[in-house]
Amino acid sequence: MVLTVGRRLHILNEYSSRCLKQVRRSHATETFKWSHRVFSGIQPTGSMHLGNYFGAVQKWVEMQNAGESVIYSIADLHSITLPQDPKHLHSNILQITATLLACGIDPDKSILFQQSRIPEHTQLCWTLGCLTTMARLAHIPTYKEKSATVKEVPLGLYVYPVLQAADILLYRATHVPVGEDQTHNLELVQHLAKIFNNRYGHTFPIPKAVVADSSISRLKSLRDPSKKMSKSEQDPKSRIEITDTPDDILEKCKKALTDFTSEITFDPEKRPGVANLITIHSLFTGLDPAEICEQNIGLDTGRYKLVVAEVIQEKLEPLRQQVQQYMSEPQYIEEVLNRGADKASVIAQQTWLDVKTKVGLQINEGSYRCLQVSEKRVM
Ligand code: AQP
Repeated sequence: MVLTVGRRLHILNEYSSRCLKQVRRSHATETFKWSHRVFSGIQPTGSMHLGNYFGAVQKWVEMQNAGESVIYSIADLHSITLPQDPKHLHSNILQITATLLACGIDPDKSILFQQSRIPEHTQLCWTLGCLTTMARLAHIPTYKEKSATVKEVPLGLYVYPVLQAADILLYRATHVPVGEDQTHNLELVQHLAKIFNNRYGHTFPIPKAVVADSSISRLKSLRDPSKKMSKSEQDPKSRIEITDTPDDILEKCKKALTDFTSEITFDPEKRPGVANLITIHSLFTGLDPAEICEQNIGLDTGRYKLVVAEVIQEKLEPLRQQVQQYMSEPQYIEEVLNRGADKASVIAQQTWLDVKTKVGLQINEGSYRCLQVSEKRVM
């Protein structure tokens, strides 16, 4: 087909105005000032441990108390990416909520809610999933780590970073406090927000990760310091839980894996087990690792473990008692989660309506007008 000069010019003009619109859209995405909003979540896969607390929850409380707009989710849909016993899952949801309250999350200052009560999370997840590729998801380090622990990889494990993106974007969050292990997942969230904005118009802010200080961003397992401390690790002695009794804490510290050198030195590369204990000690006391080593000259690792146990016992006991108090009031926890879901739902429904309309899933007056025009053409 031979195009006339006029037709060619017309196509070129159309093309350049489309490019210009795209550039303007992406520029608007970068410069538009979104109101500051924080979103983060925790999975009810077990009891909250020191890694969750120092890597994330402590920061959540600080942000809340600084008067920021904060939304925190009990990420129960994420937790079922690996098999959960239904009875335990339900009580874990209540226990994690009680623990968050005991740690200082205040339902009057934060929106604290259970993810599965808001259906828009999964609806937006599907929409975003259509904008990314399998290759991109397969490269995410947390997926590689978790899939290595199972024989048959469930689809949910593969897609969970997209659900995470939906969680964050549904509330148009600008800041996401996470442990260091989650930074790659946040890159996917940013990528999906940009793709959506470019394709459908300015809809989402590009959220930023707020990562805890690198020394605390990954507390290690007490039984295997090459791994992170984890709720779902089989061996409960691998982690200190907020709800551990003083006896549990002593037992776990005594059993913590160290090495054959007896003095107390801080060397995360060569002596990861001892360094992990020093890091925990430092997090609870605010002393830096060098000061701790200085204070404990002359102790061997066996006796130092008792010192660390005492520090942890002293700091955790009031928290443990608070958790117990909340657990004895299940109606109150239920009420907190109901209120949280009501508040979260208002924001989630607004965003989802906007997304549906932009993607073309929402039938509205404009769609009827288009329909009438095309009907006229047919007739
Ligand atoms: N060991 C850790 N050190 C520092 N931060 C950590 N986080 C988790 N483990 C450590 C941070 O805690 C927040 C909530 O975590 P999550 O429940 O959403 O999932 P996770 O990262 O997978 O935590 P777990 O405890 O290891 O759970 P399971 O065993 O279920 O996978 C996140 O911000 C995380 O970075």
